[in-house]
Amino acid sequence: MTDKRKYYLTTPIYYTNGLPHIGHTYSTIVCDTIRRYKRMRGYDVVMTTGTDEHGVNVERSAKKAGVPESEFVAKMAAEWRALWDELGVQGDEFIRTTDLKHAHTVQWLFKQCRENGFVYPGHYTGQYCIYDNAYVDVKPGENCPDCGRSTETVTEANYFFKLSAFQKPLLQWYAKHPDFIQPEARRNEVLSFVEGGLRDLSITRTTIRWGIPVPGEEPHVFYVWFDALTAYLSAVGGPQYEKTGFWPADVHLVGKEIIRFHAVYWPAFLMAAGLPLPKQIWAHGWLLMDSTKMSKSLGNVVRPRPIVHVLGMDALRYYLLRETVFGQDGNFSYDALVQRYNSDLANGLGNLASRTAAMIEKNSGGKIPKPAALQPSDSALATQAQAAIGDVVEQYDNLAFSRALEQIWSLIAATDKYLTTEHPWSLGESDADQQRRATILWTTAEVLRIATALTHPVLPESTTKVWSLLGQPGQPGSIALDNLRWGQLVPGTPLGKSQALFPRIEKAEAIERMESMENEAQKQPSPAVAPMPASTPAASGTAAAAAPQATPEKIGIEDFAKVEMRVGQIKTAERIVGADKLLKLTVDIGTEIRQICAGIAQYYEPEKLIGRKVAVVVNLAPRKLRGVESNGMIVAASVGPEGRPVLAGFPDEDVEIGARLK
Ligand code: ME8
Repeated sequence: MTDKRKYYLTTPIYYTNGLPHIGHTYSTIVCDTIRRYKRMRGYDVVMTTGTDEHGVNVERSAKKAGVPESEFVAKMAAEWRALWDELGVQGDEFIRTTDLKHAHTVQWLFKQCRENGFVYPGHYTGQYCIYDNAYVDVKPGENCPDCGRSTETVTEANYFFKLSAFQKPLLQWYAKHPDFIQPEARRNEVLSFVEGGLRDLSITRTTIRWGIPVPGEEPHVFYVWFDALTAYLSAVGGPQYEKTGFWPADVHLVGKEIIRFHAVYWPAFLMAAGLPLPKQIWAHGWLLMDSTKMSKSLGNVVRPRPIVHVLGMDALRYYLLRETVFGQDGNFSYDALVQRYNSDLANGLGNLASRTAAMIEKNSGGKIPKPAALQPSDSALATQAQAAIGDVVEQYDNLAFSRALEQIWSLIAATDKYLTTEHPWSLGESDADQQRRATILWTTAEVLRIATALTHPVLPESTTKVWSLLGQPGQPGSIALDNLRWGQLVPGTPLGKSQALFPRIEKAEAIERMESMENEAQKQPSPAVAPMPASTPAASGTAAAAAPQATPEKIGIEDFAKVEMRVGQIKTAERIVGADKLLKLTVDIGTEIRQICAGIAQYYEPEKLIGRKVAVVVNLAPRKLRGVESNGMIVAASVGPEGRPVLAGFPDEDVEIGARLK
């Protein structure tokens, strides 16, 4: 074990003032995939993830929740951890910035920087963005140039880090280590930032209580970034990092918005303390929702749990790695997710595995058949599979996950085609036919074995099932990829138990289920809104008045008054791809323009709705329908047995937009 090459990689240390969405999930899954892959290449790997638990944001969130900060963060950290477990993420170290060993490391690092002459006391007044936890270069009253949100004027006594002293050393480092910052675009961005000059950085705060204390300097606490970045080191021994042998890190994997903290501040802190620098910072792109970064502060997030519940964790892992070119931004859509699931997983890998096993079961007594001499078509497939091994390994090395998966899936497609061309099912019972069938089935099973091994880092759960279906020993995670070769499938091996892999699912139903779980999860503790009349199933975004009931429950006028309905005017209307029943509307309600989804697409032409005045429930909690935010509800009658929605309106009067319905 001791002579194994070590590999250390990290996810960002996530803030605990919110719960993970699939943006965080993306970074974590990528790391987990690399971790699994490196293991299969024989490395002794440590992957660190964790939670960033200090700072004013947490102070405020805990106050809002009415609990002490420590209780708040403990609960949140447990949630993050549980989610990573559900996603099959095998983090080796889960570091919390409230861990004692971490506090010691931060204090030690500060001491090193100070003793080496890179820390001095001073005062600072500036505009501070509490969302990004950074001072920003704007005037009072102006918003943060990075995230666009408001800034606060902060004056405080604090300790400064001499970042200015590191301009030259950093530029020299980047020049000497051209791969230090990846991808190229991010490297260029950092280079021009550093070339523009570096200002000293305040690394302690006296305006925040919830932080790691600066020893002997209370009430100073550490600036959250000095604190959080150091977690990478605390996780692998802190001051005793040499004992674990995992520092410096091989790669810090982060989203592109935090590249500067990782590629400028962090190496400067380490240089100041005389510590080794990480080998690489890899900044990936963003997952977008309707072309905007998915982010908890914008509220346009998709949570991973409903997806895992409906399609399984492997489906989410596959989609995230296959659909987005690593390094670039990628749009999330439920539609594309289910499409990928059905076409690539259910009809691709899943179908190949189950039909191969069924044919072997039927024709070869459930044992891997013995091949006769390979014919050109068999050899062509063998060549393609053998080439895939080398290529895919190289693509994983370059973190080109989508290309790796593309190549594996073209091998699967070639095998499907091979089966169609060779049609082993139509061969007879002569010796020659039996031998030919055995060769085709062995070849198919061998491709499947290789594809399974290569896909394992991305699809840990399902490849484990395929592996045991093929009767292979151990777990696919323990395969040494360096020894994987065409031709190792041993004839006579009995097949294992067949287990459900990727049952096909109807797209609309899957999306409906994921979205309704998502909406449930996002429901706030209900601001006692009076129950609306039942809506038709089709009119998800409309409050269609139900037929009178025999014994309607009576409500008081005060209950009715809780429902705020106003006159709105439809400004735009469009269909939603993949949702036959929904229209996406923008509606002027007098004070603002709202986006509302209405289940009227089968009965109303979008163009004919423009300009129409409608009754809108405006104080309904926002929810998502087919991934599209719906902020309000259009009122409609529900007519006939099929519940045809008929929009309530004001044909006879020129009513003012925004007028309240009472
Ligand atoms: O920044 N697309 O924590 P954080 C892709 N605590 N990745 C996304 C994403 C999106 N839409 N949204 C978030 C912090 N991420 C600090 C980090 S590290 C020492 C301190 C991922 O909870 C991406 O990796 O805001 C991004 O950098 C990270 O989550 C930000 O997580």
